[in-house]
Amino acid sequence: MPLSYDLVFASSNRHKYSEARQILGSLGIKLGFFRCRLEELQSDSLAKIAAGKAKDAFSRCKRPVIVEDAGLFIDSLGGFPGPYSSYVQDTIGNRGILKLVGSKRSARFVSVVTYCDGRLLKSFDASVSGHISRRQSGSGWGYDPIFVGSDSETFARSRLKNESSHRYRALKKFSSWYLRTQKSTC
Ligand code: ITT
Repeated sequence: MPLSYDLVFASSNRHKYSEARQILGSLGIKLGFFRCRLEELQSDSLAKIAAGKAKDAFSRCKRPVIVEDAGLFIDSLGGFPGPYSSYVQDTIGNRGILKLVGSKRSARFVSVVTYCDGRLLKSFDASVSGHISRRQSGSGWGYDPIFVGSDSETFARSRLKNESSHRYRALKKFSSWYLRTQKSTC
């Protein structure tokens, strides 16, 4: 039976997959889901972590795959939680972050998307600037209720998240490269 998707997104996080599927779908790429807990290197570089995850994902699913490593970098906290965003969300959560942030509230979300097909390993990174709200607003996942983007709404309330986020920007770069490569090999 022919596959109904072009490549897979490997992750334990269904929210990331569902956004990536919507974003890439709008750009003409069908994305399957390979749900798994990937090996994460201890590193302060999202790019190194994403490369490690991509190799691990390919060795398990044996087909062209993309993974993403993302993080929230808060300026007044020296970039914390950054590469530890997942752990910090699971431990102190948004309430803990709101207690830590001082008067300077600027922050940025960063995404690194890495593609691996066993031969090629290629990364695409992007970020979006914003700030941390004073209280939680909306019922999105992860840091969405406390991150305010360019439309002055938290990502949890914004209708523009999937057209402006760090994930959208990194996937857009990936899709331009991927579609070009597919064309030249057909
Ligand atoms: P995988 O490694 O299995 O893909 P993960 O959730 O651990 O899943 P990351 O290592 O990329 O993924 O974790 C980044 C964390 O940052 C994520 O768990 C969220 O808490 C947070 N995060 C990243 N992008 C986000 C977004 O668009 N909205 C809200 N929170 C986000």
